[in-house]
Amino acid sequence: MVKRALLSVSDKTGITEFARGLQSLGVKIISTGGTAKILRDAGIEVTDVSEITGFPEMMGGRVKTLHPRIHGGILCLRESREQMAEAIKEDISLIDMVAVNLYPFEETVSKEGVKLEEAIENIDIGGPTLLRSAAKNYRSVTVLSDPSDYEHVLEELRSTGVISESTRAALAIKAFRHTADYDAAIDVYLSKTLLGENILRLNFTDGVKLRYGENWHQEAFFYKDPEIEGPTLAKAVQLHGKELSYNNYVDADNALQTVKEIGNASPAVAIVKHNNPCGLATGSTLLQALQAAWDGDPVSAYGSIICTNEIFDLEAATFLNGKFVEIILAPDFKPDALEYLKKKSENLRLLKLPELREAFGTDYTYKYIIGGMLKQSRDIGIYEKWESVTDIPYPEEKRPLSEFCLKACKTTKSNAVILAREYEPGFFMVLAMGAGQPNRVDSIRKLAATKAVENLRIIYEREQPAISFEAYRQEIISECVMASDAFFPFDDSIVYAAQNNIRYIVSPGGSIRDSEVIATANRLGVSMIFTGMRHFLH
Ligand code: 93A
Repeated sequence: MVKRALLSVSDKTGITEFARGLQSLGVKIISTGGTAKILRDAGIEVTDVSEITGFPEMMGGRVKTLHPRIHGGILCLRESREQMAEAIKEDISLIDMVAVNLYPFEETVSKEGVKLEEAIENIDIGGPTLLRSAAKNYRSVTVLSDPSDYEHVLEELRSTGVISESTRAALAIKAFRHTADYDAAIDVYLSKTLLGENILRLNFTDGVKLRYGENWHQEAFFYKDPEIEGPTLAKAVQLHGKELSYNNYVDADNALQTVKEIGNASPAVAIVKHNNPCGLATGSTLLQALQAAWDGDPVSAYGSIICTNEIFDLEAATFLNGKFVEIILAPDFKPDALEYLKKKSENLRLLKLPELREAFGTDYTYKYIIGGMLKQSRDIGIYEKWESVTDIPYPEEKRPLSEFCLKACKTTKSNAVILAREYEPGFFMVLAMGAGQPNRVDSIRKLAATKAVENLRIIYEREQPAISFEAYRQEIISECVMASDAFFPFDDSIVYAAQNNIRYIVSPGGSIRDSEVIATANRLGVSMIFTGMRHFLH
């Protein structure tokens, strides 16, 4: 039974409706100054905390609820005869519900030029104490620390007349987490302001145990960051298939980041293996983008993770017939496609992420190293300048393809070299890529250039154009763009590129041998852009 509730809130959202709801259920309301005034103005009957404590709110509001008549009423163990007798002896009435939200400390300190005094005044002491008292005694007391819980609690009271133990427990944990976060924010601010120390506190919740880690003998967990807005894997709804593995999370995140890089202007598909997009394309339809992405590396696409910005349709689903993929991540699935894919394999994980087309809600990335955490701002943007540095000016009409190529570089492990093609006017595909090599030349010579020929051979055989393969290869590669995630330390990369018929190159520039690199490009008839922006990904 809820007989008496204490309401004391800084954020007054929904409080009058909540109080009115409680009143209509016969609950007596106790409240602090500002909250009491709002409730009274709305015609709700309220007892002031000061009437109960026998003390006025004092010290400029620093001491309002910090009193045994309040905390005794909350903390008293109902099943203890002694404590109940003490309550009666000291004229303490029981409080069964507490709804509190705290002084807005984080909002205050995030304001430009905030003074220490203002920050300190916004450290709530009585509020967290109320929350913690009520949460500690959750077996008898309901604690609300978030206005979004008001409605649910009222509903439960209306329908059952009580608040269930499981609701009380969940709300208590929420309250403890809230006060922990609140204290963490104070720690971060004061450490910085008073001691000049930078503290990193991350808040990950809902940890789930995964079957294993990167390898079978490793233990693994997945924790969610509840603060992040926009698309995240943590928000994806699994519609089908077995649970995601550790490697699935890593690869699906790369696929998501890659598709987000391309944007929403047209259907885009990323195909990821081992944390690299081995296929990436845009198309006039999802099917076309999927086919073109697949053509970027049809061998590696086996067992891959696919992400798209389009609602997955039956055409695309049918394309995957006879092809083994681990995950499809999409904003949604058409019902017939879903049905088809479910039948295709028991294990295929289908992940629906309605927020997929929204912007990412974080500006930072983190990487754990033994004994420390690296934090950096996300790699946002593709170039700082667009400077044609060669005798043959870089053609402006190659810019959209070059931008696509640079975007592909960004989510490919360094040293990354991408060869991309405009396979249809306005639609692009990665023809081949070289990733993760400790030297850039190998990414071009041994990987991108070689694989481009292999991939083209497959396309050639499927399309059967009326020219020789050699002519076909030359024609296509001579129109491709090659992007490099970092500068060329020597001119050898340019030599290999030119030997393979590549005529358009984008790179950040900035090497001490830039002039040598440019001279070689000029000598070999290559045109080149310097972007001024490196995109290492380790
Ligand atoms: O200054 S406090 O730390 N001292 C208290 O005793 C106290 N009791 C409740 N702040 C206190 N509160 C906070 O007052 C609550 O957490 C809430 O944020 C706020 C509500 O005040 P009012 O009802 O006057 O607007």
